[in-house]
Amino acid sequence: MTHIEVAGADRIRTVVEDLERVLLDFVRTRGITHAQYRAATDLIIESVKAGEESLLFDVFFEAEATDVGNAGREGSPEAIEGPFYLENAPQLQGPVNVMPQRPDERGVPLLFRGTVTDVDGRPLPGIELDLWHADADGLYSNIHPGIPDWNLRGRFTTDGDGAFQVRTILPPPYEIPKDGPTGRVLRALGRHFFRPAHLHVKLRGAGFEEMTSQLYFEGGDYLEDDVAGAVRDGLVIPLVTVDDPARSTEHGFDRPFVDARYDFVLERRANTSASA
Ligand code: MBD
Ligand code: FE
Repeated sequence: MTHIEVAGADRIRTVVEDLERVLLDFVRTRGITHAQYRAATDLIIESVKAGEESLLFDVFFEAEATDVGNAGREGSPEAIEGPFYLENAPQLQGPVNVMPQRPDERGVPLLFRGTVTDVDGRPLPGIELDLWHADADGLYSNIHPGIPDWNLRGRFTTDGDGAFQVRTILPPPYEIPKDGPTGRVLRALGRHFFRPAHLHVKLRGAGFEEMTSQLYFEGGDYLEDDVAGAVRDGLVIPLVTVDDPARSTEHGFDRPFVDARYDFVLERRANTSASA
């Protein structure tokens, strides 16, 4: 989306002038020297050169922006997208969707399933879920080397009852890249580099607002101490371990698996806004 599409010229002018005022005031009251100013802009330039500009900003600021949008939302809360989303992931063939994965993909098998409804509880068929997450080493395909393209990235749609299910593996807590500029900042602040285990998902369907969610798992590490500060009530879901060969077979797994459910609620697109 372009800047004008998300804000409009008047809004851009208002917020940019306000930001300018806030930052000028900050420079003055904090006594930022010329050298310190140059060091800060160099850091941003380095983050761009390292391909970390989204990482740097998302870790520090994205969750705050989702909170602003979530205040007063009737649908499921949104969550941070983070730096590793890619458009045009492979389309999976239901009804039991299987995420693209290596034949020997490591990790605990995960069945992720649920429903998508509107705010009145009506099931929504044909909603696309665009799911992406890390592998058992905490690495994302198409970003980190040595992983087949599109591994653990896939799109699938809700069935006639507004339900979905997908087979994948449970991602572990994830250590963000720490050897670049973002890592240098976090180290200087004395922070660690971990995010709790999570699934990223976007939902889209004609007539509904596209939304970006992220789901975490009860009892996991770093839920209270996410480097990106992005965990919110309502996004942490239970994991039920299923150690029953018959049920593994029923769901196409060759070993015990974990079962995770989440029901999404989508908001209708306001029909006053331009359709996209
Ligand atoms: C991620 O996977 C992520 O979700 C965020 C916010 C930052 C870095 C990597
Ligand atoms: Fe992530």
